[in-house]
Amino acid sequence: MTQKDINEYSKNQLARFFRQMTLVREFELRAIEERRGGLIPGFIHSCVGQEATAVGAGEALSKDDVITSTHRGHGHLLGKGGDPKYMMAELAARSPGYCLGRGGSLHISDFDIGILGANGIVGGGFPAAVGAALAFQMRKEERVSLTFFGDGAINQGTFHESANLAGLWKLPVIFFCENNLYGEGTPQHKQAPIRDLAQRAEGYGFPGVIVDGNDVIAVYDATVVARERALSGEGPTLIEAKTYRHRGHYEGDPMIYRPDGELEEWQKRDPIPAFRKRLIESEIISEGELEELMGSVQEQLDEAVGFAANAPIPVAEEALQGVYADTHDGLVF
Ligand SMILES: Cc1ncc(C[n+]2csc(CCOP(=O)(O)OP(=O)(O)O)c2C)c(N)n1
Ligand SMILES: [Mg+2]
Repeated sequence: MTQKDINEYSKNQLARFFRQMTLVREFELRAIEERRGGLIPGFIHSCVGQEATAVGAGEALSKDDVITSTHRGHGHLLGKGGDPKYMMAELAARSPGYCLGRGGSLHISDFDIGILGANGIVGGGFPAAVGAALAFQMRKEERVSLTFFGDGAINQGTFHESANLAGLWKLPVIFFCENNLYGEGTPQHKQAPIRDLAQRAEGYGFPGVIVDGNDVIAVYDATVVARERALSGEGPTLIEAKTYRHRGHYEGDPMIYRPDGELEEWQKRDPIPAFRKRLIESEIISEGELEELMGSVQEQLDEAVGFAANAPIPVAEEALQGVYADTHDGLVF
């Protein structure tokens, strides 16, 4: 895909790309810090290094569109408009969190803004996203669903079954693969016989496109095209975004499986400084304006952490809340 000139995007949009990527990065760093400090129990799978995929895709969607996310989902959720306050409270297992403090990082959902859920089951999001797309098609609604997943998840049976039906029925779904070269400690080349996972789309009758997953504009453009295709009734697209996670699979991962120098090479292509440089060189946004945006992110996160730290922990009386739907149609999104 040829890149458009950066001047074709509004200043507002470019500032949003930058602020949202900064929010994702800083949210992750703050969560890691608060886990070390004891506020957050449990695992954290951070997406540091992968901010351009979450934000580029999220910005291309409308509020009515839906996503399914993964165990590495904080960026996806923030990119779709998730509130860091309720996310941080959920991570801290506090009552006002997205899942009443009982789900934690891997289970956050917010149907009001189209977040059908993060997912601890690798490959678990595909059928839900395809089901949502089928609902949109049947109801003739102008909405798409987008399912985020990794290079490991694309080898699950659920991908193949879901892609097959979505291709057959031309459902308005976007399969968004974040190929970060690893599934836990296993390099991608030891999990699958092909390097370009976008090739898989051909077998299901829809296009597969490769995009630089560290370039927020490239990701945004590819997702806009896929969304338009989905809305026009032409069916799914598989987007393979090539990217890299800077930190371990989980916090505490000793990362002994990485070849020397690999991380350093990818850090040179860190999506946030690269984008910042582009913005400044093109004289669209000044350093001062970017500093201001970064300051506002820190304020937002201070507020989120304060909110989580001061929030009550769940009590036994709340244990059955949210377990059963009130009515059979209580689960409409
Ligand atoms: C069905 C299932 N199998 C295995 C696991 C354990 N597991 C958690 S994350 C992960 C790797 C996923 O790799 P990938 O899809 O590339 O996502 P990434 O972690 O790189 O973002 C595995 C195997 C799981 N949670 N669910
Ligand atoms: Mg991976």
